[in-house]
Amino acid sequence: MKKNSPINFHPVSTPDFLPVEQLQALQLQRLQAIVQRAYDHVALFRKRMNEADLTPEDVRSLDDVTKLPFTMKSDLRDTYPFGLFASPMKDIVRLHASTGTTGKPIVVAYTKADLGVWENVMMRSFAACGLHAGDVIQNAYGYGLFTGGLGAHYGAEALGATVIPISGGNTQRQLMVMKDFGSTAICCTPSYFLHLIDEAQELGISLKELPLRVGVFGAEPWTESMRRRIEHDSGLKAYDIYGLSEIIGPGVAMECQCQSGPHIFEDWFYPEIIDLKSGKPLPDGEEGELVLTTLGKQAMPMIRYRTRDITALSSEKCECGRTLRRIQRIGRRSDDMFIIRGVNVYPSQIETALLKVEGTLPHYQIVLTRERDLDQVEVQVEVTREVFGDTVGALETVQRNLGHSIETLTGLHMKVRMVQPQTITRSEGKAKRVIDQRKM
Ligand code: DLL
Repeated sequence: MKKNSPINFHPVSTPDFLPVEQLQALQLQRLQAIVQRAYDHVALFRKRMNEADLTPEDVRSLDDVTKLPFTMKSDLRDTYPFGLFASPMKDIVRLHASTGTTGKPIVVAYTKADLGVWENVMMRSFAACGLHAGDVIQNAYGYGLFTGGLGAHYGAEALGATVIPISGGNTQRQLMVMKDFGSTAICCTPSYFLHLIDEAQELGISLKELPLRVGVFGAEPWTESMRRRIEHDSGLKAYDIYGLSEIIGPGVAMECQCQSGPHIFEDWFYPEIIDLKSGKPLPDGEEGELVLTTLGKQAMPMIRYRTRDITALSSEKCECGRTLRRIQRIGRRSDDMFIIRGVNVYPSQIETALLKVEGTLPHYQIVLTRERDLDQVEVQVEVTREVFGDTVGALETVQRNLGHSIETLTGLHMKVRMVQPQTITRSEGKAKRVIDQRKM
Protein backbone atom coordinates (compact mmCIF):
# COMPACT_ATOMS: atom_id res chain seq x y z
CA MET A 1 0.00 0.00 0.00
CA LYS A 2 1.24 3.50 -0.79
CA LYS A 3 2.55 5.37 2.20
CA ASN A 4 0.39 8.46 1.77
CA SER A 5 -2.79 7.71 -0.09
CA PRO A 6 -4.53 10.72 -1.70
CA ILE A 7 -7.17 12.64 0.23
CA ASN A 8 -10.22 10.49 0.43
CA PHE A 9 -13.45 12.48 -0.03
CA HIS A 10 -16.10 10.16 1.30
CA PRO A 11 -19.40 9.64 -0.45
CA VAL A 12 -22.35 11.28 1.30
CA SER A 13 -23.37 8.20 3.27
CA THR A 14 -22.87 9.11 6.93
CA PRO A 15 -24.30 11.84 9.15
CA ASP A 16 -20.95 13.60 8.67
CA PHE A 17 -22.29 15.29 5.55
CA LEU A 18 -25.89 16.07 6.56
CA PRO A 19 -27.20 19.49 5.52
CA VAL A 20 -27.02 21.70 8.63
CA GLU A 21 -30.82 22.11 8.95
CA GLN A 22 -31.28 18.34 8.99
CA LEU A 23 -28.49 17.93 11.50
CA GLN A 24 -30.06 20.54 13.78
CA ALA A 25 -33.48 18.94 13.55
CA LEU A 26 -31.93 15.63 14.59
CA GLN A 27 -30.03 17.32 17.42
CA LEU A 28 -33.16 18.98 18.79
CA GLN A 29 -35.15 15.77 18.73
CA ARG A 30 -32.35 13.94 20.56
CA LEU A 31 -31.75 16.78 23.00
CA GLN A 32 -35.39 16.83 24.07
CA ALA A 33 -35.38 13.07 24.61
CA ILE A 34 -32.15 13.06 26.62
CA VAL A 35 -33.21 15.95 28.86
CA GLN A 36 -36.44 14.10 29.57
CA ARG A 37 -34.48 10.92 30.36
CA ALA A 38 -32.10 12.69 32.71
CA TYR A 39 -35.00 14.48 34.40
CA ASP A 40 -36.89 11.24 34.92
CA HIS A 41 -33.96 9.14 36.14
CA VAL A 42 -31.16 11.31 37.59
CA ALA A 43 -32.03 12.85 40.96
CA LEU A 44 -29.30 15.49 40.87
CA PHE A 45 -30.37 16.76 37.44
CA ARG A 46 -34.05 16.85 38.43
CA LYS A 47 -33.19 18.77 41.59
CA ARG A 48 -31.19 21.35 39.63
CA MET A 49 -33.95 21.71 37.04
CA ASN A 50 -36.51 22.22 39.80
CA GLU A 51 -34.32 24.83 41.48
CA ALA A 52 -34.07 26.69 38.17
CA ASP A 53 -37.83 26.34 37.73
CA LEU A 54 -37.39 24.37 34.52
CA THR A 55 -39.00 21.26 33.08
CA PRO A 56 -37.98 19.27 30.00
CA GLU A 57 -40.82 20.98 28.09
CA ASP A 58 -38.83 24.22 28.31
CA VAL A 59 -36.41 22.87 25.71
CA ARG A 60 -38.16 24.00 22.52
CA SER A 61 -35.17 24.95 20.41
CA LEU A 62 -31.45 24.16 20.38
CA ASP A 63 -30.75 27.59 21.85
CA ASP A 64 -32.76 26.60 24.92
CA VAL A 65 -29.87 24.34 25.91
CA THR A 66 -28.24 27.42 27.46
CA LYS A 67 -31.01 27.56 30.09
CA LEU A 68 -30.06 24.13 31.44
CA PRO A 69 -27.82 23.66 34.49
CA PHE A 70 -24.17 22.66 34.01
CA THR A 71 -22.71 19.33 35.10
CA MET A 72 -19.20 19.39 36.59
CA LYS A 73 -16.54 16.80 37.28
CA SER A 74 -17.21 17.31 41.00
CA ASP A 75 -20.78 16.05 40.42
CA LEU A 76 -19.34 12.73 39.29
CA ARG A 77 -17.07 12.58 42.31
CA ASP A 78 -19.83 13.56 44.73
CA THR A 79 -22.16 10.86 43.43
CA TYR A 80 -19.42 8.19 43.18
CA PRO A 81 -19.76 5.51 42.00
CA PHE A 82 -23.17 5.14 40.35
CA GLY A 83 -25.16 8.23 41.37
CA LEU A 84 -25.61 9.73 37.90
CA PHE A 85 -26.75 6.56 36.18
CA ALA A 86 -30.06 6.80 34.34
CA SER A 87 -30.34 3.06 33.67
CA PRO A 88 -30.79 0.16 36.07
CA MET A 89 -27.67 -2.01 36.51
CA LYS A 90 -29.30 -4.82 34.51
CA ASP A 91 -29.15 -2.62 31.39
CA ILE A 92 -25.57 -1.53 31.93
CA VAL A 93 -23.13 -3.71 30.02
CA ARG A 94 -19.83 -1.86 30.57
CA LEU A 95 -18.14 0.37 33.12
CA HIS A 96 -15.01 2.44 32.60
CA ALA A 97 -13.25 4.75 35.00
CA SER A 98 -10.82 7.56 34.79
CA THR A 99 -8.29 7.97 37.54
CA GLY A 100 -7.99 11.56 38.54
CA THR A 101 -4.90 12.98 40.16
CA THR A 102 -6.63 13.06 43.52
CA GLY A 103 -8.93 10.69 45.34
CA LYS A 104 -11.54 8.45 43.82
CA PRO A 105 -11.81 7.84 40.08
CA ILE A 106 -14.90 8.84 38.19
CA VAL A 107 -17.02 6.00 36.87
CA VAL A 108 -18.86 5.98 33.55
CA ALA A 109 -21.42 3.50 32.24
CA TYR A 110 -22.74 2.23 28.92
CA THR A 111 -25.82 0.34 27.80
CA LYS A 112 -25.69 -1.83 24.69
CA ALA A 113 -27.09 1.08 22.69
CA ASP A 114 -24.40 3.41 24.09
CA LEU A 115 -21.70 1.00 22.98
CA GLY A 116 -23.30 1.07 19.53
CA VAL A 117 -23.00 4.87 19.42
CA TRP A 118 -19.39 4.70 20.57
CA GLU A 119 -18.52 2.10 17.96
CA ASN A 120 -20.21 4.26 15.33
CA VAL A 121 -18.29 7.45 16.17
CA MET A 122 -14.99 5.59 16.42
CA MET A 123 -15.61 3.90 13.08
CA ARG A 124 -16.35 7.32 11.55
CA SER A 125 -13.19 8.66 13.20
CA PHE A 126 -11.04 6.05 11.50
CA ALA A 127 -12.81 6.56 8.17
CA ALA A 128 -12.31 10.33 8.46
CA CYS A 129 -8.54 9.97 8.41
CA GLY A 130 -8.59 7.63 5.44
CA LEU A 131 -8.56 4.20 7.08
CA HIS A 132 -10.72 1.38 5.74
CA ALA A 133 -11.16 -2.39 5.60
CA GLY A 134 -7.78 -3.88 4.79
CA ASP A 135 -5.90 -1.55 7.09
CA VAL A 136 -3.98 -3.08 9.97
CA ILE A 137 -4.51 -0.97 13.08
CA GLN A 138 -2.06 -1.39 15.94
CA ASN A 139 -3.99 -0.24 18.97
CA ALA A 140 -1.48 0.88 21.58
CA TYR A 141 -3.96 2.76 23.75
CA GLY A 142 -4.23 1.08 27.13
CA TYR A 143 -6.91 -1.61 27.44
CA GLY A 144 -8.71 -1.66 30.77
CA LEU A 145 -10.60 0.97 32.69
CA PHE A 146 -9.15 3.67 30.41
CA THR A 147 -11.51 4.24 27.49
CA GLY A 148 -8.76 4.50 24.83
CA GLY A 149 -8.11 0.80 24.24
CA LEU A 150 -11.59 -0.70 23.97
CA GLY A 151 -13.02 2.45 22.34
CA ALA A 152 -10.58 2.31 19.45
CA HIS A 153 -10.80 -1.48 19.31
CA TYR A 154 -14.50 -1.80 18.52
CA GLY A 155 -14.47 1.14 16.12
CA ALA A 156 -11.63 -0.44 14.14
CA GLU A 157 -13.42 -3.79 14.00
CA ALA A 158 -16.64 -2.12 12.88
CA LEU A 159 -14.68 -0.49 10.07
CA GLY A 160 -13.58 -3.93 8.96
CA ALA A 161 -9.93 -3.25 9.63
CA THR A 162 -7.62 -5.76 11.28
CA VAL A 163 -7.02 -4.78 14.89
CA ILE A 164 -3.87 -5.64 16.81
CA PRO A 165 -4.96 -5.25 20.46
CA ILE A 166 -1.44 -4.76 21.75
CA SER A 167 -2.34 -2.16 24.41
CA GLY A 168 0.26 0.29 25.75
CA GLY A 169 3.85 -0.39 26.73
CA ASN A 170 6.56 -2.89 25.85
CA THR A 171 8.08 -0.66 23.22
CA GLN A 172 10.36 -3.22 21.62
CA ARG A 173 7.48 -5.61 21.11
CA GLN A 174 5.42 -2.76 19.61
CA LEU A 175 8.14 -2.24 17.02
CA MET A 176 8.54 -5.92 16.27
CA VAL A 177 4.79 -6.30 15.72
CA MET A 178 4.65 -3.13 13.64
CA LYS A 179 7.29 -4.50 11.36
CA ASP A 180 6.27 -8.15 11.22
CA PHE A 181 2.48 -7.67 11.03
CA GLY A 182 2.72 -4.74 8.62
CA SER A 183 0.71 -2.24 10.68
CA THR A 184 -0.61 0.57 8.48
CA ALA A 185 -1.91 2.64 11.40
CA ILE A 186 -1.09 3.18 15.05
CA CYS A 187 -3.27 4.51 17.86
CA CYS A 188 -1.54 5.89 20.96
CA THR A 189 -0.74 9.13 22.75
CA PRO A 190 1.52 11.47 20.75
CA SER A 191 4.11 11.39 23.53
CA TYR A 192 4.26 7.61 23.45
CA PHE A 193 4.69 7.66 19.70
CA LEU A 194 7.71 9.94 20.14
CA HIS A 195 9.12 7.29 22.41
CA LEU A 196 8.51 4.67 19.70
CA ILE A 197 10.35 6.87 17.20
CA ASP A 198 13.37 7.09 19.53
CA GLU A 199 13.39 3.39 20.24
CA ALA A 200 13.11 2.56 16.53
CA GLN A 201 16.14 4.72 15.88
CA GLU A 202 18.07 2.95 18.63
CA LEU A 203 17.20 -0.42 17.11
CA GLY A 204 18.04 0.69 13.59
CA ILE A 205 14.43 0.34 12.36
CA SER A 206 13.41 2.92 9.78
CA LEU A 207 9.74 3.73 10.36
CA LYS A 208 9.66 5.48 7.01
CA GLU A 209 10.26 2.20 5.24
CA LEU A 210 7.40 0.39 7.00
CA PRO A 211 3.82 0.37 5.65
CA LEU A 212 2.74 2.59 8.59
CA ARG A 213 0.94 5.62 7.13
CA VAL A 214 -1.53 6.93 9.74
CA GLY A 215 -1.24 7.86 13.41
CA VAL A 216 -4.40 8.40 15.48
CA PHE A 217 -3.08 10.46 18.33
CA GLY A 218 -4.93 11.92 21.29
CA ALA A 219 -5.76 11.68 25.01
CA GLU A 220 -3.39 14.53 25.82
CA PRO A 221 -2.61 18.00 24.50
CA TRP A 222 -0.05 18.31 21.71
CA THR A 223 0.92 21.11 19.38
CA GLU A 224 1.23 21.70 15.64
CA SER A 225 5.00 21.77 16.07
CA MET A 226 4.80 18.33 17.62
CA ARG A 227 2.72 17.10 14.67
CA ARG A 228 5.35 18.38 12.22
CA ARG A 229 8.12 16.74 14.23
CA ILE A 230 6.31 13.39 14.33
CA GLU A 231 5.45 13.44 10.62
CA HIS A 232 8.99 14.42 9.68
CA ASP A 233 10.60 11.72 11.80
CA SER A 234 8.26 8.84 10.98
CA GLY A 235 6.80 9.53 7.56
CA LEU A 236 3.21 8.94 8.69
CA LYS A 237 0.32 11.41 8.72
CA ALA A 238 -0.62 12.34 12.28
CA TYR A 239 -4.28 12.98 13.11
CA ASP A 240 -5.77 14.45 16.25
CA ILE A 241 -8.51 12.52 18.03
CA TYR A 242 -10.34 14.01 20.98
CA GLY A 243 -12.58 12.58 23.63
CA LEU A 244 -13.21 12.18 27.32
CA SER A 245 -14.57 9.41 29.50
CA GLU A 246 -17.44 11.47 30.88
CA ILE A 247 -18.88 11.95 27.39
CA ILE A 248 -18.06 8.53 25.86
CA GLY A 249 -14.26 8.13 25.52
CA PRO A 250 -12.27 8.70 22.32
CA GLY A 251 -14.38 9.62 19.29
CA VAL A 252 -16.06 12.83 20.42
CA ALA A 253 -14.17 14.61 17.64
CA MET A 254 -11.70 13.56 14.97
CA GLU A 255 -9.66 15.20 12.26
CA CYS A 256 -10.31 14.49 8.61
CA GLN A 257 -7.57 14.27 6.01
CA CYS A 258 -7.44 18.06 5.73
CA GLN A 259 -5.83 18.06 9.22
CA SER A 260 -7.44 21.32 10.14
CA GLY A 261 -8.87 20.52 13.56
CA PRO A 262 -11.14 17.74 14.81
CA HIS A 263 -14.76 17.62 13.56
CA ILE A 264 -17.19 17.07 16.42
CA PHE A 265 -19.64 14.25 15.87
CA GLU A 266 -22.42 16.71 16.48
CA ASP A 267 -25.19 14.25 15.81
CA TRP A 268 -24.30 12.64 19.17
CA PHE A 269 -22.47 15.38 21.10
CA TYR A 270 -23.84 18.91 21.24
CA PRO A 271 -21.02 21.42 21.71
CA GLU A 272 -21.03 24.91 23.21
CA ILE A 273 -18.22 27.29 24.05
CA ILE A 274 -18.63 29.35 27.20
CA ASP A 275 -16.74 32.14 28.84
CA LEU A 276 -14.60 30.63 31.61
CA LYS A 277 -15.58 33.16 34.22
CA SER A 278 -19.17 34.14 33.48
CA GLY A 279 -20.29 30.80 32.02
CA LYS A 280 -22.06 32.74 29.24
CA PRO A 281 -22.17 31.18 25.75
CA LEU A 282 -19.68 32.51 23.19
CA PRO A 283 -20.17 32.63 19.42
CA ASP A 284 -18.29 30.37 16.98
CA GLY A 285 -14.69 31.48 16.54
CA GLU A 286 -14.24 32.70 20.11
CA GLU A 287 -12.09 30.80 22.52
CA GLY A 288 -13.50 29.47 25.79
CA GLU A 289 -14.36 26.29 27.64
CA LEU A 290 -15.90 23.44 25.71
CA VAL A 291 -19.22 22.27 27.13
CA LEU A 292 -20.74 19.07 25.80
CA THR A 293 -24.17 17.48 25.99
CA THR A 294 -24.52 13.81 25.08
CA LEU A 295 -27.46 13.50 22.72
CA GLY A 296 -27.87 9.76 22.96
CA LYS A 297 -26.22 8.42 26.07
CA GLN A 298 -28.75 6.21 27.86
CA ALA A 299 -26.78 4.92 30.86
CA MET A 300 -25.31 8.24 31.89
CA PRO A 301 -26.63 11.29 30.08
CA MET A 302 -24.35 14.30 30.50
CA ILE A 303 -26.13 17.60 30.20
CA ARG A 304 -23.88 20.63 29.61
CA TYR A 305 -20.76 18.95 30.93
CA ARG A 306 -17.97 21.45 31.58
CA THR A 307 -14.91 19.76 30.08
CA ARG A 308 -12.32 22.33 31.27
CA ASP A 309 -10.79 21.99 27.81
CA ILE A 310 -10.16 25.29 26.10
CA THR A 311 -10.90 25.66 22.41
CA ALA A 312 -13.01 27.49 19.84
CA LEU A 313 -15.67 26.15 17.46
CA SER A 314 -15.36 26.71 13.75
CA SER A 315 -18.33 26.57 11.40
CA GLU A 316 -16.18 27.44 8.41
CA LYS A 317 -16.58 25.03 5.53
CA CYS A 318 -14.03 22.25 5.53
CA GLU A 319 -12.65 21.07 2.22
CA CYS A 320 -13.62 17.48 3.04
CA GLY A 321 -17.29 18.41 2.78
CA ARG A 322 -18.23 17.42 6.32
CA THR A 323 -20.87 19.74 7.76
CA LEU A 324 -19.80 18.93 11.33
CA ARG A 325 -18.19 21.89 13.05
CA ARG A 326 -14.56 21.67 14.03
CA ILE A 327 -12.83 22.46 17.28
CA GLN A 328 -9.52 24.16 17.33
CA ARG A 329 -6.82 21.77 18.54
CA ILE A 330 -7.11 21.52 22.33
CA GLY A 331 -3.78 22.77 23.56
CA ARG A 332 -4.74 23.45 27.10
CA ARG A 333 -7.12 22.84 29.96
CA SER A 334 -8.24 25.55 32.29
CA ASP A 335 -6.87 23.48 35.19
CA ASP A 336 -3.51 22.85 33.46
CA MET A 337 -2.59 26.43 33.74
CA PHE A 338 0.01 27.51 36.26
CA ILE A 339 0.65 31.03 37.38
CA ILE A 340 4.22 32.25 37.66
CA ARG A 341 4.85 35.75 38.93
CA GLY A 342 1.30 36.64 38.08
CA VAL A 343 1.50 35.40 34.50
CA ASN A 344 -0.70 32.57 33.28
CA VAL A 345 1.32 29.86 31.55
CA TYR A 346 0.24 26.69 29.75
CA PRO A 347 2.55 23.72 29.02
CA SER A 348 1.59 23.96 25.32
CA GLN A 349 3.18 27.41 25.08
CA ILE A 350 6.42 25.98 26.38
CA GLU A 351 6.21 23.05 23.97
CA THR A 352 5.81 25.43 21.03
CA ALA A 353 8.72 27.55 22.25
CA LEU A 354 11.04 24.58 22.69
CA LEU A 355 10.31 22.98 19.36
CA LYS A 356 11.22 26.18 17.56
CA VAL A 357 14.84 25.75 18.60
CA GLU A 358 17.17 23.60 16.50
CA GLY A 359 18.83 20.81 18.48
CA THR A 360 15.99 20.16 20.95
CA LEU A 361 14.07 16.91 21.23
CA PRO A 362 10.33 16.90 21.89
CA HIS A 363 10.75 15.56 25.43
CA TYR A 364 10.39 18.08 28.22
CA GLN A 365 9.15 18.63 31.72
CA ILE A 366 8.29 21.72 33.70
CA VAL A 367 9.31 21.67 37.34
CA LEU A 368 7.71 24.13 39.74
CA THR A 369 9.35 24.84 43.09
CA ARG A 370 9.09 27.53 45.75
CA GLU A 371 12.10 29.28 47.20
CA ARG A 372 11.67 31.85 49.95
CA ASP A 373 7.98 32.23 49.06
CA LEU A 374 8.77 32.83 45.41
CA ASP A 375 7.63 30.47 42.70
CA GLN A 376 10.38 29.19 40.49
CA VAL A 377 10.06 27.32 37.23
CA GLU A 378 12.66 25.20 35.56
CA VAL A 379 12.14 23.81 32.10
CA GLN A 380 14.05 20.61 31.49
CA VAL A 381 14.45 19.68 27.86
CA GLU A 382 16.30 16.93 26.11
CA VAL A 383 18.71 17.99 23.41
CA THR A 384 20.29 15.90 20.68
CA ARG A 385 23.51 13.99 21.21
CA GLU A 386 25.18 16.31 18.69
CA VAL A 387 24.36 19.35 20.81
CA PHE A 388 25.56 17.59 23.94
CA GLY A 389 28.80 16.53 22.31
CA ASP A 390 29.46 19.99 20.93
CA THR A 391 31.63 22.78 22.38
CA VAL A 392 30.62 24.66 25.52
CA GLY A 393 30.01 27.71 23.35
CA ALA A 394 27.57 25.82 21.12
CA LEU A 395 25.72 24.44 24.15
CA GLU A 396 25.40 27.90 25.60
CA THR A 397 23.98 29.18 22.33
CA VAL A 398 21.24 26.54 22.32
CA GLN A 399 20.45 27.29 25.97
CA ARG A 400 20.24 31.01 25.25
CA ASN A 401 18.00 30.41 22.25
CA LEU A 402 15.73 28.24 24.36
CA GLY A 403 15.44 30.87 27.08
CA HIS A 404 14.75 33.52 24.48
CA SER A 405 12.11 31.46 22.67
CA ILE A 406 10.27 30.79 25.97
CA GLU A 407 10.45 34.44 26.93
CA THR A 408 9.05 35.53 23.57
CA LEU A 409 6.07 33.19 23.90
CA THR A 410 5.28 33.54 27.60
CA GLY A 411 6.74 36.91 28.50
CA LEU A 412 8.66 35.23 31.32
CA HIS A 413 12.30 34.49 31.85
CA MET A 414 12.58 30.84 32.88
CA LYS A 415 15.52 28.74 33.91
CA VAL A 416 16.26 26.16 31.21
CA ARG A 417 18.15 22.97 31.86
CA MET A 418 19.31 20.92 28.92
CA VAL A 419 19.45 17.22 29.63
CA GLN A 420 20.79 14.25 27.70
CA PRO A 421 18.51 12.22 25.45
CA GLN A 422 16.46 9.57 27.30
CA THR A 423 16.68 11.28 30.71
CA ILE A 424 13.09 12.45 31.00
CA THR A 425 10.71 9.70 32.10
CA ARG A 426 8.62 8.31 29.25
CA SER A 427 4.99 7.43 29.68
CA GLU A 428 3.08 4.65 27.95
CA GLY A 429 -0.05 6.76 28.17
CA LYS A 430 -0.53 10.41 28.97
CA ALA A 431 2.71 12.34 29.49
CA LYS A 432 3.16 14.22 32.74
CA ARG A 433 4.45 17.64 31.73
CA VAL A 434 4.24 19.61 34.95
CA ILE A 435 5.90 18.45 38.17
CA ASP A 436 4.69 20.68 40.94
CA GLN A 437 7.04 20.44 43.92
CA ARG A 438 5.72 23.54 45.64
CA LYS A 439 4.62 22.86 49.20
CA MET A 440 1.15 24.28 49.61
O1 DLL B 1 -8.27 10.49 27.13
C1 DLL B 1 -10.13 9.56 25.92
C2 DLL B 1 -9.26 9.41 24.72
C3 DLL B 1 -8.59 8.21 24.50
C4 DLL B 1 -9.17 10.44 23.80
C5 DLL B 1 -7.81 8.05 23.39
C6 DLL B 1 -8.40 10.27 22.65
C7 DLL B 1 -7.72 9.09 22.45
P1 DLL B 1 -9.86 10.79 29.65
O2 DLL B 1 -8.82 9.92 30.20
O3 DLL B 1 -11.14 10.92 30.38
O4 DLL B 1 -10.28 10.29 28.21
O5 DLL B 1 -9.21 12.23 29.44
C8 DLL B 1 -9.92 13.25 28.81
O6 DLL B 1 -7.89 14.24 27.96
O7 DLL B 1 -10.69 16.31 28.74
C9 DLL B 1 -8.60 16.44 27.48
O8 DLL B 1 -8.14 17.29 28.51
C10 DLL B 1 -7.54 15.39 27.19
N1 DLL B 1 -7.57 15.04 25.76
C11 DLL B 1 -8.14 13.99 25.16
N2 DLL B 1 -7.91 14.01 23.81
C12 DLL B 1 -7.18 15.13 23.58
C13 DLL B 1 -6.64 15.74 22.41
C14 DLL B 1 -9.44 10.16 27.12
N3 DLL B 1 -6.76 15.20 21.21
C15 DLL B 1 -9.08 14.50 28.72
N4 DLL B 1 -5.99 16.93 22.58
C16 DLL B 1 -9.77 15.60 27.94
C17 DLL B 1 -5.84 17.49 23.79
C18 DLL B 1 -6.98 15.79 24.81
N5 DLL B 1 -6.31 16.95 24.91
